[in-house]
Amino acid sequence: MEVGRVQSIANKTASKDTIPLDFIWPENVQPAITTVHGADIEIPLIELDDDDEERLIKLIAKASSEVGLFQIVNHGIPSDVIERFQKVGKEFFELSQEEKERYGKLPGSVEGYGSSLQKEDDGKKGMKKGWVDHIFHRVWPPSAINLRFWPTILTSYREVNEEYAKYLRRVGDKLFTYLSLGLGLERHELREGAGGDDIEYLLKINYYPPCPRPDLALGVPAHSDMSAITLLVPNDVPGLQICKDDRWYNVNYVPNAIVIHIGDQIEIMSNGKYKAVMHRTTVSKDKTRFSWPVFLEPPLEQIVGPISKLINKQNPARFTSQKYRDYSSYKYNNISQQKI
Ligand SMILES: O=C(O)CCC(=O)C(=O)O
Repeated sequence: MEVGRVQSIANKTASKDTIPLDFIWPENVQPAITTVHGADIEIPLIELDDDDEERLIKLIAKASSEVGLFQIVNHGIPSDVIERFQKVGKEFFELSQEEKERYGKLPGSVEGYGSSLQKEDDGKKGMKKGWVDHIFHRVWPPSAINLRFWPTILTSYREVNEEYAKYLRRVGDKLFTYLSLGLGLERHELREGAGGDDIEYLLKINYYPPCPRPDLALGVPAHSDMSAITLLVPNDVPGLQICKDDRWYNVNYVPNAIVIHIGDQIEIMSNGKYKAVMHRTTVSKDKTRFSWPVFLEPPLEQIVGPISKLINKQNPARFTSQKYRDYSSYKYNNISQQKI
């Protein structure tokens, strides 16, 4: 079983209350030291089916400018669709290691199964590791899908993921629309700026098993998403944190909510009016956390920059316009070269 497997890594060290050095983050990052307790941050909770469109636009624009993260309910995705989607995702991590490796990443590809917990050395010497395993694969559009990375050994995996992606696209389109209107743009402008019908929906499933030292470890280290928008469903184990004024706050779990992260491409297109949220995850001593973010990303050749209508003498462009390919490779290399 997975937990036993993780314990076997921990057992290689002095006691069951320690973890390998690779997973111990410096004190200025450790969750026990850097998390704000007793003063929760207010994460906006927004009903996406609000009949008052004006109000909805204002709420989304405010949340995106001030926090960069909000949760939506009444989003139109039936809870049984989400439950099935979560179930097949969890089942992937119950497969044998050998089976999971069949979906392993190929050199240079973001898609596939990746593990910090299983591999002693994943080629990133000197870097601290997250207490997490994951799998990535695109779920939309059909031309971007590579089924080689879908664990179709699980019988209903494909059907369930396709169904979830169908519903999620409706939510994604609504968010682009409201975010555009919130900037005084036409309904379609941010979606077009991010690639229109070619926007790619990249699913990641994060598996965070129990960790003997959650005070010292992190799940996913601090970052903002390079996507335009990220739509995430978690299980009921808290762990997501956001950074505000250099302090880390827990994001509360809300049943049936989808957590919306404003990503770098929306920050860029809005010329900084909307803020990409800096976030990270913590892990639990005795519970397994899962999360299912879907990153809405421009296609690689899409040139993304501040929307021209938002720029004038008083508000000059704060970001360069560049191909998403160049942005993402710069960001990826920058992050993976950050040594501690
Ligand atoms: O697990 C979460 O809540 C966030 C995951 C995340 O930030 C990521 O996978 O990039």
